[in-house]
Amino acid sequence: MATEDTFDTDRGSGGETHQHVPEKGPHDGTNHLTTNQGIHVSDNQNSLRSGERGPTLLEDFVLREKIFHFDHERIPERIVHARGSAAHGYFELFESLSDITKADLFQRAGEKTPVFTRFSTVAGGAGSVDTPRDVRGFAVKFYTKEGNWDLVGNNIPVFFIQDAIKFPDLVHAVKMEADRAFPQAGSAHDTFWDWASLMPETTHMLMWAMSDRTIPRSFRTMEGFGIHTFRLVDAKGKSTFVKFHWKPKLGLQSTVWDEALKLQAADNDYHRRDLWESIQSGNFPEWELGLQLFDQKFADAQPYDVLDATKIIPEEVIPVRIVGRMVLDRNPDNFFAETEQAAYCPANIVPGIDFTNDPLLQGRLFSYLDTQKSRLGTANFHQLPINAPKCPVMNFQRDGQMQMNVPKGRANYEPNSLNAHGEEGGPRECPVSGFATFEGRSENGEVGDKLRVRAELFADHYSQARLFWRSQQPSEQAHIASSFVFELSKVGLSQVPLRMVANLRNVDEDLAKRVAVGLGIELPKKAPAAREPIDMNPSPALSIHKNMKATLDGRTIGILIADGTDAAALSKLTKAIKGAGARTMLIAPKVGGTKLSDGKMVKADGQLAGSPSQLFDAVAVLLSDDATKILLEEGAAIQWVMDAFGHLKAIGYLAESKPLLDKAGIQPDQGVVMLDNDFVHAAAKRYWEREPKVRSLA
Ligand code: HDE
Repeated sequence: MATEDTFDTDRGSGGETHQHVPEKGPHDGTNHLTTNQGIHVSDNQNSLRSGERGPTLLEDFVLREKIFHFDHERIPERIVHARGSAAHGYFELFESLSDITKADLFQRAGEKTPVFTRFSTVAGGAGSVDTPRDVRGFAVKFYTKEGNWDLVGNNIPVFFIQDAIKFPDLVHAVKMEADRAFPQAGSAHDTFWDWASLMPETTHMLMWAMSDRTIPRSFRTMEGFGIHTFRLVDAKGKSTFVKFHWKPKLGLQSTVWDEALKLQAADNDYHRRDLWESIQSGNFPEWELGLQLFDQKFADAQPYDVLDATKIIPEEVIPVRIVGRMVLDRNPDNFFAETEQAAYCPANIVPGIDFTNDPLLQGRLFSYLDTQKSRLGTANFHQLPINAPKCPVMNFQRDGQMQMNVPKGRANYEPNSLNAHGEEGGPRECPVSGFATFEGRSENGEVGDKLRVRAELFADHYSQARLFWRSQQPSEQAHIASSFVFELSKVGLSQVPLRMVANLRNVDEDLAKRVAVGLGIELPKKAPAAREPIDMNPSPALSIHKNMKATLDGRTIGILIADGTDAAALSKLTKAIKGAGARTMLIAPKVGGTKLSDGKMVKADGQLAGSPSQLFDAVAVLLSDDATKILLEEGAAIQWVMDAFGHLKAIGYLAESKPLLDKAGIQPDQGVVMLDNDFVHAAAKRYWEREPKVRSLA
């Protein structure tokens, strides 16, 4: 509680006695602080009082307006995908696609279309962390000349469910539990696995969710997928099926689970910061847009249904045709106005793109507009700058809360004959340029009696889960089996792990056994499959570890320094790392100043205890003899190198620093190199083969 004395010193009593002297605006009428009514504010420090120490007056409209607005700053967060980060950029077309679609953005090679792209986690709230094991949203709004097209996808090409009617169940099960409101932002709990183990159609997506896809290194190193089969329609009305892919220029990169867990402590905003800083520093994140194109004949010949969102089409069967690129080159000016208020909707499409009868997609077409009305509070949210198309919007829709436009005249209905009387009659429909829904075909069960059923091939829940498992490297299979063990270990309902393992026996017996052994439970009887799985050819394109690029491009190397660090070695290393496209971060026991061997002082980018090595892609230890001796007694320093080793990263070191590595129990391997021995080359990759030495996996 403030005493009379402290109160006296802190308070401002108007005019000259202020402790804090606010910066005053110019007197020429520019840059004045105003109320929302435009009234200039004379004092932004003190409310209006009756007497120096008397009560605050209700009359103070400046205070009341400011507090009123503040009270209403928060809006409901998204029910899923609440935590996200976004950036502006452009899509550039490589070749004209006029032979397959009439969509204007796909007509002219070299043409750029502005985009706003938002990445998100799914389960956690807006204030949760960036690195839980979770699917990531990957939503792109293209502001085309013909209106907005939203490609609202994820970083995994399949989904948990086949029919939108199950979505509320999925989301209720995965989000924090209804009575206790925990755990936040993760699926490792009773209700999720209870539900998932009762829903065999989730199995394929569970394999992806338990893989390293859900612990990405950054947004910049994730793939994106439209998931559903869509249609492209050309000028003659011919339709081609399409699946959309985003391929990151830096290649796929993931973390290891222990690293992801520790990142939650080290930096809640790890991905958000990475996106922001890479754009800020001119390293613009980039993806190529790829299309898998196919026709009805192909679709009919597959052992799965292309309308089933739990299935992929392997790239080895239909190659991904690269048609353009997306570059994100500008951070938002304001997080709330842009990222938070952005409203993506799969129903936003342009002529030349169309839907299919995928029952999951069909349900999504209803959900987004509906939820956005409730989230953004008005049917006019499309007028917000971030959502507004960059082409003219003209219709007879009127009014509603927060109407920003001021339509003129009497024409708010159609047809009308106001034109005939010299008045503005308003816009008219245009059969030529207007959106015309693809007429579709009525064969193959696509139209018929009204039935609550699923098509026959949707019953195969395991073939593609098996395909995914068999497409993974042994190091990735070990991660998947271990993730199942980790997540199911957190489940208190004893029937659930048994039911889950019984399902997994349909995917792969070895996987099921490893999970059962990891959990310490008996291998349960195989669950009956609604449709017996078949063996499909593995798809090597699905492996992250196999396809990771050995590159320093876009990566960050942490360099541990302390007083006495060899100045020449530091300068040589920094130059080499920057030359290879990475950035360096100097980490030291004190941030303010470290005295190098040549007597020069350098500032560090991070303090040792607050900058653990999980923040970096590889690390280097540049300590002098003396500094090494001191840091041998420092837990944070030992942990720093120990974690880098445990997270399978390259470690470069000077001979003088070696005792620190020894104390951390590091056994030299190909990734642990003296700094002279081409550390830059070694730092471009992770050392999966080290993993069995540092942890036991299922
Ligand atoms: Fe969403 N989803 N979703 N979803 N979804 C939302 O819309 C929904 C699905 C995806 O950055 C919500 O504005 C249903 C698949 C992303 O703002 C909501 C179904 C895929 C985002 C909604 C699905 C997605 C959302 C919540 C099953 C990948 C974030 C807030 C039929 C293709 C977009 C909002 C952003 C957001 C409903 C399934 C991706 C409630 C009913 C499949 C990336 O409308």
